[in-house]
Amino acid sequence: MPDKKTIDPAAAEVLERAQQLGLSSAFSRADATKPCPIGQEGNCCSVCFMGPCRFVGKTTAGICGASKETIQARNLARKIAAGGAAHSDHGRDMAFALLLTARGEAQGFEIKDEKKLEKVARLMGIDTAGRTKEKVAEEVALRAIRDFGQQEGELTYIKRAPKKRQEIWRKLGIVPRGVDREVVETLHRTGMGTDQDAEHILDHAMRTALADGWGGSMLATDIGDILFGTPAPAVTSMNLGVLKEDEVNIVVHGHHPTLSETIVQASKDPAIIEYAKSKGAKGINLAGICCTANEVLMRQGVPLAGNMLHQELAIMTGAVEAMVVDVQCVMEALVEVASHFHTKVITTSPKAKITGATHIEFEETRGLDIARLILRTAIDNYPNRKEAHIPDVSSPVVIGFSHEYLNYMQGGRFRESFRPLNDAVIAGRIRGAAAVVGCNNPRAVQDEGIMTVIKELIANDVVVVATGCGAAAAGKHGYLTPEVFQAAGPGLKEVCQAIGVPPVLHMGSCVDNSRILTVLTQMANEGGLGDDISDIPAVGICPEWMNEKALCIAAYAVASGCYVLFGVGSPVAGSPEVTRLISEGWEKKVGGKLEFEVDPHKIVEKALAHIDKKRVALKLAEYDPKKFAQSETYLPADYAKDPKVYTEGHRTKAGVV
Ligand code: NFS
Ligand code: SF4
Repeated sequence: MPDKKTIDPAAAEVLERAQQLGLSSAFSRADATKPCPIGQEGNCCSVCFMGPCRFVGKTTAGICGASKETIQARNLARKIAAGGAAHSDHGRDMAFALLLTARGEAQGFEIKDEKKLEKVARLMGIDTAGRTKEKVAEEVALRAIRDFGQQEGELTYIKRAPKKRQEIWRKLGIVPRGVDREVVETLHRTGMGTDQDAEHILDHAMRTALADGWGGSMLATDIGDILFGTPAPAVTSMNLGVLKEDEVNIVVHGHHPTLSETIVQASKDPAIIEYAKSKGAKGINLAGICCTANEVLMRQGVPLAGNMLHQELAIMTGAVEAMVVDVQCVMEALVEVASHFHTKVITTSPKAKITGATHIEFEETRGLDIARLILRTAIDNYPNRKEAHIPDVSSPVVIGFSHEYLNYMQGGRFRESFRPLNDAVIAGRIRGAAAVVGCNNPRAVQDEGIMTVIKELIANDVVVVATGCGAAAAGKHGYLTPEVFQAAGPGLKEVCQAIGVPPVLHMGSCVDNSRILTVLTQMANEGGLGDDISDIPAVGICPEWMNEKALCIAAYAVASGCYVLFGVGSPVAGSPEVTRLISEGWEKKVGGKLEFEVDPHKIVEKALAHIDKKRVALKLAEYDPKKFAQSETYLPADYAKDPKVYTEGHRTKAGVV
């Protein structure tokens, strides 16, 4: 293995042990399995069996005559559709869970956030007056389910976007009709011999992606909040050090909050805790990996054991009694790794089994019973634990900055608004905003790209919001605490100190990128920063992407007007024309563009140039860090006395600058 695999000391420690034990991991397999140079650049078409056609050397057409541009656009569109399908199928499951809950058929579920339910009902045009929350929830669920299968018209949430944006979509004919319809149409168009014009294929890819961003994902987020509560700041910790030597460690991994929330609930049952004690453990310790982790982290304060590349490493600590998984980003390799330890890998989704894993299927109607069974299975496994090596590495984090909380934070309950944030951007205290999101990829050094980008952006007064495995990286490396304002540029530092928030705000899982769309919309509607998402000095960055879902997020962010930069490499590198179509081409159509840039420093350069260009277009004050606090004079007087106030995200008396 080459020396540097990760910048995370916990991961490095476990990887060293893995090498001693002769265990393979995604890190070592990435070395052993070089990417196919043809497929890596998108130069292979395998949609029919006259091929696969490889565009190498002098080949300029497939057997059917397809051009390189066509096959590249098709490959990209299919990936976007697959990513959108994953998010949206998750959203659909949430809608059915809400329906069961509304009808009193989901064991252990309840409508936790009535305020959010009312808000969503209002957005959907559903009457709430004089009706029980169950009745309203039932109609909201049915309406959401309808959005998936709708054949004509527009998705319900399209009207949440700024007016100008909606008009752009209507003019281009890319307003999604129904979530499933757009995904199916992408598969149809991109099969052998149908849509054979790269630009036309890519237009539909945007439509499909929008059905995720303003449909499947947004519904997943909203329904998650209704069922389990809208996140608000809380303090917890991240990294492998959250596992405990003397407790039953259960790691939830995957993406759905339904199962993990039920497990959290069941783990508090005194009878279950007693049962754990009867097996010699001090208690039950839950931790999470990937986006399931982000979901229960945001809402329940459950610590996060790591991001995507930590899944095998968690098992390699020897301290995990059960890894409970559902869907997406779950490596098949877990079963093999677990075979060297006592860990049980438990699959739970009717959609996902892994050969060799224990399958305990989750059903909402018996949710709590199943959660108890899973917990008991893990507890029974505790006496089998042998040697455990838990790295003593974890970082405190403040998480849970939902759109609703950001609103509240900037004005209190009666003056909720985005005015202070907009004003800070207008004045140049905050240069702009960046969403740093997405995966880990063992083709890059774990967390290095993400952290380089985050550090450089905040030092340049760009406020960062983070989701998914990007947010987990930020937290593991100590960048989700208010104290990190020290690393921010002078203007951003002032704002963070005044409001008592970190310069990097954790906004949730990957479906919660829809929260970022909502924030951007509100910034546009608030005034002073143009009247569309594409006017705002903001960028989206995914430094270590790997999943098709990330490409779908990129495409809906671009179609919503954002400049999006991806690291690691481009899946369409083999076609300069498709590369141009999704950057300049899309920019002309929708104001946003997608670019791939391997070097994280260059990503930051491009991001800052874009932010400054947008500032000029808005005729805002030129960004000048010298104008803002160079000293500690803005540190609130009581900071040293009680930093905890700040770590809990409370606003200060100083108000908002
Ligand atoms: Ni997002 Fe979440 Fe992580 Fe990438 Fe996978 S967990 S949905 S896809 S790897 S950020
Ligand atoms: Fe080859 Fe055309 Fe078939 Fe693709 S669709 S594999 S380019 S023949």
